[in-house]
Amino acid sequence: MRFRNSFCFLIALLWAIPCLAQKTADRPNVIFIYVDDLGYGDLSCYGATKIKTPHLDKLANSGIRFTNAHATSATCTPSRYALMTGQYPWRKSGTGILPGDAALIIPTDKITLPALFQQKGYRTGLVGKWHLGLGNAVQKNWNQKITPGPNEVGFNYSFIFPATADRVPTVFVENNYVVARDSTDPIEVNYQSKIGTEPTGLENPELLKLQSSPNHGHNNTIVNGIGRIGYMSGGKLARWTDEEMPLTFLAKAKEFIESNKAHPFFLFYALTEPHVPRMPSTMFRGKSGLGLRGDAILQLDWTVGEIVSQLQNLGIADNTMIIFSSDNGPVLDDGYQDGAVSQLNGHRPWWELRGGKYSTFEAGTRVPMLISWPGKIKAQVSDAMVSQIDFLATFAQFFNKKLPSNEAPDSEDMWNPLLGKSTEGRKVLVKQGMNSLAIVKGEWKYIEPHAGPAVNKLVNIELGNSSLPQLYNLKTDISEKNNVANQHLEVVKELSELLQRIKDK
Ligand code: NG6
Ligand code: CA
Repeated sequence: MRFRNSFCFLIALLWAIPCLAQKTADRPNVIFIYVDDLGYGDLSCYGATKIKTPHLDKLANSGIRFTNAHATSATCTPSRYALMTGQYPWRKSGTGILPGDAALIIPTDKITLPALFQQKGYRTGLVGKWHLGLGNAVQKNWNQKITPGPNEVGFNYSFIFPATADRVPTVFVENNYVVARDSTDPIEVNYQSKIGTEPTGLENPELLKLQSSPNHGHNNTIVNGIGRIGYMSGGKLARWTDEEMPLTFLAKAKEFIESNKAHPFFLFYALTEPHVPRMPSTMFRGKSGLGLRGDAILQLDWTVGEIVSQLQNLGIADNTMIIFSSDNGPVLDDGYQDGAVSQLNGHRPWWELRGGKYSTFEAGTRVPMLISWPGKIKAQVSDAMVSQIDFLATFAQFFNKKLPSNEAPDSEDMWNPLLGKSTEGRKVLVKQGMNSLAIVKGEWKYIEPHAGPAVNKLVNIELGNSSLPQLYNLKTDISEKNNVANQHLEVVKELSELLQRIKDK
């Protein structure tokens, strides 16, 4: 009898093990670590020599390091919009850089990346920067439930700040409510005119611990010694301390992982580094020798290491895919005098690429991207052209889920290249600078003519605007030095027509 019982148990076990393994391979945890304004050349695994990023290098060495991966856009809001919806952001007005009081721009009745995971039974979490708006209107009561927001577009859990670290309100919002709100000190926000009696960077620059750069306008309400964009009053208890904010996000991300370790989860972890104001915590200050921007990069690298260690300690590392990328390219002086320019020390955040954040040139949208999934992905470097807009269709395909025909129209299934099973990426990709669009097909990149300024003088970045058509051969001229439009009129014609057809779609 006892023999029969243990025999049955053994049979059950032999049956269960492959089933379990199958189940976890079908539904790996996915952690999407999305950083802010990190350039193609900012990591040592991408060739940086003036800064060391050991944790990300380790991730790169155990997974895929992409050399031709792109954010859809050269700024934050549109890149995030595309990642969430699978739609090119320039198809929809109002998807440019949002103020901190903007209304939600993600539709609540359409498929999104987190909603896809949710429909597959995942627990979905968002920790970090949001910058896609909150509520139905600009006018909103920050002291009550703020909805719709991330929780209405597919996240079971969210712990965010609304816009950027340099924009008010400088508060955390957890599951639709400002954390530590206080009814006796209500929060008000205004982007048009000053509210309340608190000092501003413009009137009281002597109160600043981080000086704003002239003419950038980061000189409205001072919070934690830093002049912000926009005015706020109230909510004194709720305001974050910049030096602690990334550590708070890390703690929240870890809590989410810990509480979902026994269940498939999708975590979108959107770090603020190295976006301005760069205020790394004390343990990283002065460590890079490249000013606060470099220190913030060390901090983000360390943060990734903390997450990887946690996964290992929980025993779920093998069943967790980590995707790492940035929302747009690099910028040095983006509003504060933080040493990014004066202590650059030969570091090249843009590597050999032309332009930077805001630019239609390559440094605007070509960003670092790493994907690791222990045991499932072979370590390699991939030159396949892929875009962050593709994750929605890619995971839909992986889950065998048909997307509604009019949704995620620009997202393509890139499972094979993203998993390193093929080097064939996208055939065509449209990229968005501040003003103009570019289209890449094969080795050719065409930038549509635009009358906007050639250089954003505030940040000292070439925007890629020209009143003439531009054509570059990315295979022979990755730095986009030679405009060969006049020598290849037929390619210009083909690509400009193709761009127009995609726009008209
Ligand atoms: C710009 C800000 C810049 C930064 C950016 C948003 C000025 C002059 N500059 O408008 O400091 O906040 O918006 O960055 O206001 S992003 O990465 O979120 O797109
Ligand atoms: Ca950004």
